[in-house]
Amino acid sequence: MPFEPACFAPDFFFDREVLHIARAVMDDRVVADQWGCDVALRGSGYQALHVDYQHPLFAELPDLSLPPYMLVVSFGLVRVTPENGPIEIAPGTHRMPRHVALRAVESGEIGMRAVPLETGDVLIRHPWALHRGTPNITDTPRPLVSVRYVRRWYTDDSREVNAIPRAVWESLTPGQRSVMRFPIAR
Ligand SMILES: O=C(O)CCC(=O)C(=O)O
Repeated sequence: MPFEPACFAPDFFFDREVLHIARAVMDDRVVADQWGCDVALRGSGYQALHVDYQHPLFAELPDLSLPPYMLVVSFGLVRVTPENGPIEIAPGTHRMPRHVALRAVESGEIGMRAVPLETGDVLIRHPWALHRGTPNITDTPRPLVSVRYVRRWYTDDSREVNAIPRAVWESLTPGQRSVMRFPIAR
């Protein structure tokens, strides 16, 4: 996503309550390192069940249970209803070995839970919980903006990110800059 209005608004990144929660779950030095917008359109189908990371931290122990080192924070830019494609999440699957989680969801032992959002609601989720997008059966696109926060020592190249334009960077306070780990345009 570009760091320019109308896409960029500081509120997506620096909400006091959201940062408070992200810091409490991880630590005081969390940084935002990715953001994007998923737009479900009429005609979209169910996504395959997935998690939002590509490489486990320790490849030799992919199911090692660890404290969270990333969180995804999402904002519906419209009211998200059962009709326009709410994300569905399988509760508790972030703490299970992947194959056990998949089996539990496929057998119905763990049900997928849709997350409708009122305007202004924020969804904070563990990206290792199995989830999927669902069909939008309305004519209005359903945009969901997501920001990823990670512990400062964590890095991956799982997504391309836009650079922050110099003017936007200079408009941020030192405290806000310390939360942003994105390239800065020359
Ligand atoms: O757009 C959605 O509802 C799902 C988005 C999603 O699966 C993701 O961000 O990983």
